[in-house]
Amino acid sequence: MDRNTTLKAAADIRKLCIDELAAAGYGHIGGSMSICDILAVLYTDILHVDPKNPKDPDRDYLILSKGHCGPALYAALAYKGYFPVEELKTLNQGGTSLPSHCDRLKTTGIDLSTGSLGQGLSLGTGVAVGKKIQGLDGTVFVIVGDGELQEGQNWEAVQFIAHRALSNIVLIVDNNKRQLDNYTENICKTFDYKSKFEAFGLHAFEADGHDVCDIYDKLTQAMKNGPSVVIMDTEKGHGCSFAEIPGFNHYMVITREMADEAIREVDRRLEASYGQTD
Ligand SMILES: Cc1ncc(C[n+]2csc(CCOP(=O)(O)OP(=O)(O)O)c2C)c(N)n1
Repeated sequence: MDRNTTLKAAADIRKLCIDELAAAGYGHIGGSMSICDILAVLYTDILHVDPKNPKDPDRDYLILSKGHCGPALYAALAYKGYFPVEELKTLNQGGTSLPSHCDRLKTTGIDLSTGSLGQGLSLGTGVAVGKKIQGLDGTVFVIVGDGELQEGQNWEAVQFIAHRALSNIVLIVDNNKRQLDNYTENICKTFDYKSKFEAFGLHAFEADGHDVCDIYDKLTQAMKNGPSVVIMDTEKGHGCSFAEIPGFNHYMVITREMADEAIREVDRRLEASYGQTD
């Protein structure tokens, strides 16, 4: 990977997402921002996908199980060339192909419909098994939220992934430590994710979810050492100045002025990050 190229991709995806949500006037900014750097690495350096052949059966799949953060994924898909960037301005409007939550029947590049939390990993596991049965290439990547991991269905899927030693699926946990209206620890204690996943039989890696090199490194290791999970240490709202607050930032009203200032700040931080070696 080229660090500066991926940093620029992350900044572009973040800016597109902020702009898109500002056009709607509101939306799930917190959890969208926490995955922008992960999406940038996936779409720049990891995923074998072709926007011109989005249904290629041998492609890698990306399932955003925390489907309320569709706006971040749409920004990444537009950045990658699946559809024109201008379409992002139609988010959640009548007749749009970009509903607030991911819908595979409406949006080119969306592999599975999500939004009812807890189901994406089971769906992804089914795809991974299907690929094996049919002798198809490609890895299935599934992004889940830390709040979402309270849904027991996830752990059934993890147990099955370990049982079948599925090496063509990589679970990514967006551990932003917050869920809808409180910190995850206050709602239901998470305990140590790494040892929990290891107890189920997965190889568990930990990464700084806002360091593109670390994300790349751990995803690459996870792909070589499946079945695996990468627990990403992230911050809800990260990189969007008005959303980087300790208070409620799950879903916010976003004015044009707020977005413009936040976008300028993304550019300022990008300039500062070039040349830093972490
Ligand atoms: C089954 C289900 N229950 C409740 C909700 C409502 N809901 C939407 S987002 C959210 C919080 C999810 O928290 P987390 O997975 O940590 O996402 P993030 O904080 O990254 O946005 C909830 C409870 C839902 N979409 N699906």
